[in-house]
Amino acid sequence: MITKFEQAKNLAPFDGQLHCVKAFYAQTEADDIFQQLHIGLEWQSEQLFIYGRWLTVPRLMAWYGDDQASYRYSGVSHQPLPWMPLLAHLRTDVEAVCQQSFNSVLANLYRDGRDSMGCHADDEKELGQNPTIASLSFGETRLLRFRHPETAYKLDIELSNGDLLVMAGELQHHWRHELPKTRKPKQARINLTFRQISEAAENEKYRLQSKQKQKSTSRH
Ligand SMILES: O=C(O)CCC(=O)C(=O)O
Ligand SMILES: [Mn+2]
Repeated sequence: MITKFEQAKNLAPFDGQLHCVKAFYAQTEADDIFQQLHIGLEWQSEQLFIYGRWLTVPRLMAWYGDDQASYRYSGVSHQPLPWMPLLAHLRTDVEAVCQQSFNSVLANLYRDGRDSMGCHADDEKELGQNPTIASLSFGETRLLRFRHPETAYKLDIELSNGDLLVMAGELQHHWRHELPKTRKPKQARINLTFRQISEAAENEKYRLQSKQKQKSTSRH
């Protein structure tokens, strides 16, 4: 069966798959989902320790998933909150088009144009070799920019209320993406990225990190 996301053409010119299904949810349904997520999710402001100082992440975040789908970054283990019915329902929808299961979802709330996400790839070991990541957008339209460092190729994608974007194949090895700040007046936007976290890979990453920490402390 060719799914809805495979019918959408591949927007990545090379090195990976990037499929966008516009209005995966119709506008009235997407508006309703936005409201429920805005009110209902346990939004947190996160602090990150980077280059020797604490920085406040310029957006709010929430992490939901199966019990074992804990996610460790910046030395902090993030234990997922249990699935709430709406998130579980959205998960079923994206699993059907992607034909794979997801055990967690990272929610980001960009309150206005000053909120953003820096350039990165979703290439953490616990996501596996070539992860499929399903991303749903609700609320305000924002630009997601992809960069291909090997060629300096740049690809801008406008993500609007109800859109589904699927990143797959080798994309995370070759491309980075960011949600830049903008001076244009912007209302709030919510993005959900559904991911499959492997517990084994996560444990292995922690083991290596601890080993490295031990090494670096024993040097002093
Ligand atoms: O907000 C977006 O569209 C991107 C989110 C993202 O890249 C992430 O959560 O890793
Ligand atoms: Mn990402």
